[in-house]
Amino acid sequence: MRRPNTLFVGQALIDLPQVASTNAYAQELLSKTKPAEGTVISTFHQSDGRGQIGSKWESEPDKNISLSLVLYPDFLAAKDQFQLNIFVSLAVFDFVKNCLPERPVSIKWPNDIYVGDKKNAGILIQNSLINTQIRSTVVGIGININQTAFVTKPPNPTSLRLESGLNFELTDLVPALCEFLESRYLQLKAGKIVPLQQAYLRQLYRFGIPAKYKRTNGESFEGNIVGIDDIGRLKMEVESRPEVFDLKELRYEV
Ligand code: BT5
Repeated sequence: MRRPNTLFVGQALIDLPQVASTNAYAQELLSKTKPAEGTVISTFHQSDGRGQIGSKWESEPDKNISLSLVLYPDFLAAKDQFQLNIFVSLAVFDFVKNCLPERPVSIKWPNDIYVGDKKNAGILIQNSLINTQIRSTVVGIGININQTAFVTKPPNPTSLRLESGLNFELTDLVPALCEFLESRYLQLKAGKIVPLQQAYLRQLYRFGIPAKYKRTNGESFEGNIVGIDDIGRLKMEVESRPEVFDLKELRYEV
């Protein structure tokens, strides 16, 4: 694999032939040592990938990227942790858009990457806090690259291959992803949160487009996404009234 053209992201690269979950591996590493900031744990064969709150992430061996990045964003207060979701979503968006320049790539709140109405990538960020600061962060990223059939029947998967008809070289893509991640992380670290938030909203799936949603109680409604608040909740206009939604309080209807 080529060395990424970065200062630190991916300069230490733990490339595993197989692992249950790169996020779990990174957590285990953090519990025993202090890996260098920017350490990346990558595998092309993840057998027990995790999503949010107990969900699973499917990945056919040798077809996709699964990696975790270790960071120490001690410049961020715990209350600002959604800023991590913003930089990571943008970096993965940049990466996918670079691979699929002709396709409608977007960020689905809070941090999926969509092509059209389909999910191409998922992100799982796990922060460890001390008091009001962030001690360490594991950023897990799964991107469907050459996989064309999904056996666990996720609702709307897609891959770079399905979108373009092309086969991608995984070993070229990992360093490229590291470069996009570092570039957005350095922007965040330099305090450029306003332009990052603006870029996030510009790429946000269904931003400013009235569409159908469902509440946790099953009630359907039409809403218009108008922004996100400081803690990352989705701001909507529902029948001309403002409302905010937390993760899992809202389902997108197709
Ligand atoms: C995510 O969770 O989308 C986060 C996925 C993060 C995976 C990476 S891979 C490297 C690192 N190590 C790990 O163990 N995890 C991270 P969530 O938003 O909860 O979405 C999970 C849901 O997406 C599942 O319940 C399925 O419905 C769907 N899904 C599962 N696999 C998929 C796939 N390959 N493509 C599209 N959708 C999928």
